[in-house]
This record gives sequence, C-alpha cells and structure tokens, in this order.
Amino acid sequence: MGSNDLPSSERRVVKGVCPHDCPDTCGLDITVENGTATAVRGSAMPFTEGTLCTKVARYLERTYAPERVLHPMVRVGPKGTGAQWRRISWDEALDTIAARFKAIAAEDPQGILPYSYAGTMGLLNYSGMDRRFFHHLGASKLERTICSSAGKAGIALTLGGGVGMDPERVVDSKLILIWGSNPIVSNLHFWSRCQEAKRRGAKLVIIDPWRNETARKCHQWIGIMPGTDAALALAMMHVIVAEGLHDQDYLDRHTLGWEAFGERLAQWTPARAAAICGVEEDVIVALAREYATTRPAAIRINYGLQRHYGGGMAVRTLAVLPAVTGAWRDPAGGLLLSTSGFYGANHAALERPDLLRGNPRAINMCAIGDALLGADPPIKALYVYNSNPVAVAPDSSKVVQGFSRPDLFTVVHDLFLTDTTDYADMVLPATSQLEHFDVHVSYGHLYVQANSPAIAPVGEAKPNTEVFRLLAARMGFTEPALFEDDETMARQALASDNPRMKGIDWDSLKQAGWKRLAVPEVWAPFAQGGFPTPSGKCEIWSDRAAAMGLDPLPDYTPPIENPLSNPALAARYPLAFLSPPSRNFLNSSFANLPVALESAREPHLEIHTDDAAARGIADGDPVRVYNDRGSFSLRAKVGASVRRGVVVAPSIWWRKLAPDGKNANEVTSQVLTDMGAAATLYDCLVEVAPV
Ligand SMILES: Nc1nc2c(c(=O)[nH]1)N[C@H]1C(S)=C(S)[C@@H](COP(=O)(O)OP(=O)(O)OC[C@H]3O[C@@H](n4cnc5c(=O)[nH]c(N)nc54)[C@H](O)[C@@H]3O)O[C@H]1N2
Ligand SMILES: Nc1nc2c(c(=O)[nH]1)N[C@H]1C(S)=C(S)[C@@H](COP(=O)(O)OP(=O)(O)OC[C@H]3O[C@@H](n4cnc5c(=O)[nH]c(N)nc54)[C@H](O)[C@@H]3O)O[C@H]1N2
Ligand code: SF4
Ligand SMILES: [Mo]
Repeated sequence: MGSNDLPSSERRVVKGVCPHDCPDTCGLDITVENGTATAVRGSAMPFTEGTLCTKVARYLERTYAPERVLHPMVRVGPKGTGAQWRRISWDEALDTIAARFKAIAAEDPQGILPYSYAGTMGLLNYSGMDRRFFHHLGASKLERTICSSAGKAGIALTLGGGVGMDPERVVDSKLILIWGSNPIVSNLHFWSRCQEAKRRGAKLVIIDPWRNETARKCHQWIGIMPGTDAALALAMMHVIVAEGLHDQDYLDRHTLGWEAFGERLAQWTPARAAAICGVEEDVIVALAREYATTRPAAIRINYGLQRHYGGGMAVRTLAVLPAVTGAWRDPAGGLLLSTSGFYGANHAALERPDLLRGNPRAINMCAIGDALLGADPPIKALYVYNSNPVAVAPDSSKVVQGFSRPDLFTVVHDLFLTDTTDYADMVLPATSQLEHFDVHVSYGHLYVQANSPAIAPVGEAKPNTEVFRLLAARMGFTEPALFEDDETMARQALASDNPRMKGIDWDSLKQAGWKRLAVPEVWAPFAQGGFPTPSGKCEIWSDRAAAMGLDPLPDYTPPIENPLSNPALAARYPLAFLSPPSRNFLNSSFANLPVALESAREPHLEIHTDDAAARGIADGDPVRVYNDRGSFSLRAKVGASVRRGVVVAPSIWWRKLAPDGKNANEVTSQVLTDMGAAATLYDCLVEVAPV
C-alpha cells in the first residue's frame, strides 16, 4: 500500500468493499488518479485474496457507465414507459417529495411505504438513516423477506442464529456437500477453497435439481426434486442411526430432543424419501454412509433450497445433520448457511427503533403486488431505493398493475433507469460504492470492513443517507438523530458490547480496511456445543417452535406446487420452474450493462431432452413458459443440464430488455414460506410450449 503515501493529486489506492448482495463481501483496492478511479482490484483481505468475480472486476464500467442517472428527474410521459423525463434540481425534487409526504402523513403516515432491499449491503446505506427517517415519520413498515428469512428462521430454531462453520476452514474438509448452492456463480471465494480441498483429496457432492456450473466440477451430482431436501436429510439420518454411525456422545452432550426425534426418524426410510425426492434409494444410503464416516465433513447450504413453501423447515432439518455425526467437532466440519449471526453490529444504534412513531402496519415486500392493489388503508406513496421490485418481486403482472396505479406517487432512487423507474413519478440519482462511506459485515466470512469514498459523486448523485438527511430537513423534522453524518453512524454501528466485535472501531477499521472478528484463527465454534439457542444446545426439539404453533420437531414440509402435493395443478403444469442467479448478473444489477449482456446474450430455459421431445421442442427453439399467473418467452437449451420434470431460467433479466418485455417473475407466486414470511420463488409449476 505504498501508493497511499503519494499526494492525492497523483495516484492513491483507496480501501473499499464490494457492496453487492453476495456472501463473499470482497475487499476492494481502488486506484484513483487525479480524481478518477482507474482500477478496481481484489484487496489482500484474507477471504478475497486479491481476486474479484468477473462482474465486479469491471466495476469501473458500472461506475462510469453512460447509462448512469446523473440528476433528479420527473416523469412527463405516461407511467410505465420510462420514455420522457424532465430534469429538475435537487431542491425542487426534495420540496415536491416533502409536500406529498406531508399531505399524506397529515391523514395517515401509513399511506407511505419504503421499499428497499440489498442494492448495497453497506450498513449505513442498507439500513441506516432510511430506517430512522421512516420510523420517525410513522410510515408503514416493510418486511424485508424476499431472500433469506425462511432459512434464517429455520436455522435459528436449530442452531440459535445465522451461525456455522468458518468457510475458510473448508480447505481441510474431506467431504463437502454443496446443497442448494451454486458457489461458482454466487459464492466464488468459497468455491476456490473447495477446489483447494479437492486438490487435498476431498470429495465434492452437489445436491441440486440443476446440473449447474458448480455441479459440472463436482465428483457427484444428486439431481433432487425442488423443495424436497428435508426428506433426503431425514432419510440420511434414518440410515445413520439404523447403522449405528451416529455420534452418541455428541448427541448426549450437545443436543436437545434426540430421543423424541428417534421415533420420527424411524418412519423416514430411504424408500419413502426416494419417492419424494426423485433420488434412488441406494444413492441416499450411500450418501448417508459417506457423510457419517468421512471426517471432516462440511455442508454448504445456501438460500436456493429455502425458496420453497417448506423452506424454513428444510433448513431447520438439514441443520441437525452435523450434530448427529458430531461433524461440529472439526474446524473443517459442520454446516454453513450464513455467518451473519456471529457479528454483533449495533443495529439499534444505527436504525433507532426507539424513534418509531405509533405502531404502523407491516407490508410484506414479497407480496407488493397484492399490497399495492388492495392494502387497507391504501398505499399512496412508495419510496424505492436499493431495489428493483418491478423486475425482482414475484407475480409480475400484479406488481406491474400496482405500480401502474395513476394515483400512486412513486419515487425511485437508483443509479440506473431500471424496470422500476419506468413507473416512477420521480427518479433520484444514487452514488455507487466508490462515492460514499460505508461499513460492512458479511454473511459468508468473518471479517468487518470499511469502505471509503474513492471519487467524488458522479453527476449530482447522492448516497441514501444524505437524501434522508435532506428530506428530514424539508419535512421540518428536528430530531437530531436524523442529521448525524455517515462517519458518526459508522462509529455507532461498531460500538457494540458483543465480545466478537472487541477491538473493532471505525477509525482503526478505516485505516486497516478489514479486521477479523475476535474469534480464533482455526475455530470449531460448536465442538463443545455452546449453540446460541435458549438451551445452549442444538435444539432438535424446539419449545420456541411449539410456542409459534409449529411442529416442535424437524420434519419435511412439502412444496405447494409439486406433483405429489398438488397433482391437480401438476396435471396442467407438470414442470417445476427455477430461476436462480445468472453468473453475469447480480439479481437484476448489471443486467443492463453491455459488459454483462455480452456474456449472458439472451434469456434461456434449460430443459431435459425427454421433456423437450415430449413437447416438440428442439434446442434453440423459442418457447413460452406459462401458468395461471402469467407467461414469458425465451430460448430453449435442450440437454441433460437439469433433471427431468424441472426447467431452469437463469435470472434476473430486466423485463424491458427481454424479447417479450417480461421475465421469470411473470410465473412466480406471492405465497409466503412456512417460517420467516419469505418468498417462494422456486415453488412454482409451469408448462412450456414452443412459440
Ligand atoms: N453471480 C451472482 N451471484 C449472486 C447472485 C446473483 O444474482 N448472481 N445473487 C446473490 C443473492 S441475493 C443470493 S441470495 C445468493 C443466492 O445464491 P444461492 O444461495 O447459491 O442460491 P440460488 O442461486 O438461488 O440457488 C442455488 C442453487 O439452488 C438450487 N435449488 C433451487 N431449488 C432447490 C431445492 O429445492 N433444493 C436444492 N437442493 N437446490 C435447489 C438452484 O438450482 C441453484 O443451483 O447469491 C448471491 N450471489
Ligand atoms: N425470479 C427470481 N426472482 C428473484 C430471485 C430469484 O432467484 N429468482 N432472487 C431474489 C433475491 S435472492 C433477492 S436478494 C432479490 C434482490 O432484489 P433487489 O435487492 O431488488 O436487487 P437488484 O435487482 O440487484 O436491485 C438493486 C437495485 O439497487 C440499486 N442500488 C445499488 N446501490 C444503491 C445505492 O447505494 N442506493 C440506491 N438508492 N440504489 C442502489 C441497483 O442499481 C439496483 O437497481 O430478488 C429476488 N427475486
Ligand atoms: S459480487 Fe461477490 S464475488 Fe463478486 S466482487 Fe462482490 S463480493 Fe466478491
Ligand atoms: Mo438474495
């Protein structure tokens, strides 16, 4: 970092953090020459090890994209076209928003709804001043559950929170189960460690309906039916117990309810699971034996497998596996969904729930279509930031209909003119990560990082935090917390009495760039139990689940849209539809940039040769995917990259850039999961026909 010493007018390297919703949370080294960013590289942060994924390696093309929104604008054309805009000043923009918000709030502030997700994961711009502002205003609350909350709820019941093995240790694993996860696409730096483990002799098994990019590099692919993972896990435990391969000592010391669970496991024969999962009985038995007899054994589950109705239960059940075999005893053993529960950032100081005015209702973001069309009292104003709901929210036809309401006042703060800005009354320009301060935790490693601005804002762009400070002033608010600056908020976020946050403060973090949580370098967090559950044990039996009206024991909860659980629906729509992340995009981010579109080319649907033949579909044919909710078109890719009965459309394409102006969410549903009120994006039956 010698270049830090050079005068700022010449060349310097600024420490940043990738802001995207990705478990890797990479450290960035941003080279700045005469005020212009000239290179973005992976930092020496230990999980990043100097490399970035291809999307972010070309971050300057995003930062300096000619498509960036550079100043506030109001819509002058018809809603939904995004065609005609008039440039306005920030003063006019803020005055207009404040006037509308004041008028609505005078009647009922619940008429105003913020809509945001994870365009940036930085704590300040993800959930800082925005939360304070909307709390103080008394606006409707938003349940931010579109991604992970089913799995979070499930793992919290079994393990006590978003905790698990240290992903850096996986290099020493001898068996790695990659389960509902596509790390080459969505967890690249975990994958590089899997490859190292492979070189050291590990076996890699992937459990996924899709033979995805990662599956092609694993030793074994188990092509399971979507939404049936809990049945597989139960049968594995059945075999492990029946063959006496369980770790009775670990179970006795560190789990709760193992005996009660025994009766249930007895019913989960491999034959029963085989019929549900579409996986052969002997494959299940062999997997169980291998898992129980190989040490260290790691399981990487990811969010793919919990985007089904039974997603909470699936994660809850899978999370029991490492306790049954005692895999937690090894640093390179155990299970990982998220590391976020290890952090102890001071969210209360950051978000200030104490400022909450009244007891406003909550609107679930996954059902925004229905909410815009029917919430009572009605939603009159929508303020969207960090999200592109018209592209990413399920059941698009409802979403589009809701956003089209002429009486709805919609403000969108973004870097680009997205599918959502097409329905905005006003668009505000947002800064990129190179243009603002932020502080980052992670859900895929154990480091805290600081992001410092490398360049001045492009055009008239402003960070989320700044816009809410300015709006608070226009609203006439006087609460001092609404005017604190970014670095003050960063200090507050890190002022935590969590022992793992010891020694991490903003000023030293800003200098260093990153710091590992105060945990051992080589760490087996639950080797001696000590789970963050009420009992301190791995809770197979859960009193908390019982109190929530749920089954106190792990089990299998079938999908809603599945041939066995809903044969009538499957008679009309026999194919299970998945729309997982594309390698070239990050959700819908990047999906408008030439650099990403060059590689992604056009939307495609992977379909098994037999399913294609039965429908008269040949490789390369244009096809239509449809169900009762809607339909959209794309090109068929016929082969053996998916199991029979499943079709896969890598996503999330922008509607307006797709051949028929629609994307995968045309067919997905607004139904919520069994736990955590999350989206059931992959619980979806469709039919496919040639166009
Ligand atoms: N390049 C890129 N990286 C990303 C993203 C992106 O869009 N692009 N998105 C980011 C975000 S927001 C998230 S949440 C993560 C998501 O990343 P992951 O958690 O890895 O989740 P998905 O990619 O949704 O799904 C992973 C795999 O789950 C499989 N799957 C679907 N249903 C089931 C099931 O029922 N059982 C099993 N066993 N497998 C199933 C899919 O076929 C897919 O291969 O990735 C992040 N990283
Ligand atoms: N069919 C289908 N639908 C899905 C999924 C799927 O797998 N299939 N995945 C789901 C998942 S896992 C997730 S997490 C959601 C993701 O949904 P979103 O969180 O909405 O993610 P993006 O589509 O990336 O949109 C983020 C937007 O925020 C903007 N942005 C970035 N940084 C900033 C900033 O600092 N300030 C402001 N104001 N804006 C910023 C970006 O330009 C981008 O337009 O989508 C879900 N939808
Ligand atoms: S998207 Fe993920 S892998 Fe790519 S740079 Fe960001 S954190 Fe790293
Ligand atoms: Mo996500």
